[in-house]
Amino acid sequence: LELQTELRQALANGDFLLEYQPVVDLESSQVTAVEALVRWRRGGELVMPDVFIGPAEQSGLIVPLGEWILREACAKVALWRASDWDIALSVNLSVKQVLQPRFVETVAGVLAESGLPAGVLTMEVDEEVLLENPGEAVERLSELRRLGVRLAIDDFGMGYASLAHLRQLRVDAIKIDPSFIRDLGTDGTVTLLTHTIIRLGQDLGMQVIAEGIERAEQLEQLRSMGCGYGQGFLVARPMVAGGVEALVGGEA
Ligand code: G
Ligand code: G
Ligand code: MN
Ligand code: NA
Repeated sequence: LELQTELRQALANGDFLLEYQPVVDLESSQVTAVEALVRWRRGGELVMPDVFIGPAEQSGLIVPLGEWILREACAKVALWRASDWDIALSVNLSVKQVLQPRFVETVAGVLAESGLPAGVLTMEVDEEVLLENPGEAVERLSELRRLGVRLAIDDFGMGYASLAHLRQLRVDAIKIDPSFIRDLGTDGTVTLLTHTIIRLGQDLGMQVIAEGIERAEQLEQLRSMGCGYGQGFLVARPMVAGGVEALVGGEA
């Protein structure tokens, strides 16, 4: 079967699932949010998004798939919040979704349906979103932000004009690309750049989240640089909803 056809059937059959990767406050080590990450249950194997997000974008399936992801994640987090756990949600967006005419309406609808306050939801866009059709994308994302949804720039520092993008679009958070974290402490330039990004974010009043933390030294260094939040295999891997519930047990 052709991949595109298979993906369409997978959505119809309910063969996608979400994992959630915890985001922690580096000072208190508390889980403050989860990032939803989509997977495809294909026969006995779990297919990762780098295999199917591109094709789903090309065929346009990302629009209904993205809507399913948002609805599923909002419903889950609303349930967690109803059990008195103060947890926020982050969801990734593709440029195709952002440029869709009914995009903002759809997000508003899903929020209303789930009862999730807009401020609990962060939508992550990478810098590619701001390159494809900058005027239109910035307009849509600003409209989303006026709803109260928070915006984050994903993979920050890897784009070709990271700083220019901060001028075009007001965002609430930046997520430092894992490639910076990987070389923290071993590469002086990268260490300095990371420290500078953290300060830049703080000076602009944004949340700064380091991604891809895998080693204790990286975590310590980020803490000492005053980075507010972190995500990575050292802290917690992406896991199914039940895994998150088990992890936070006491909190939830
Ligand atoms: O989960 P993993 O680290 O394998 O994700 C790989 C890539 O797929 C990341 O760039 C991530 O942003 C992207 N991705 C994961 N889930 C989603 C999703 O729900 N929507 C979109 N558009 N991208 C996603
Ligand atoms: O592009 P984005 O930041 O949305 O991608 C998130 C992806 O990063 C997910 O697929 C997740 O599995 C992966 N990821 C999360 N933490 C780590 C980590 O510590 N190391 C590596 N190599 N990948 C990670
Ligand atoms: Mn992300
Ligand atoms: Na991303």
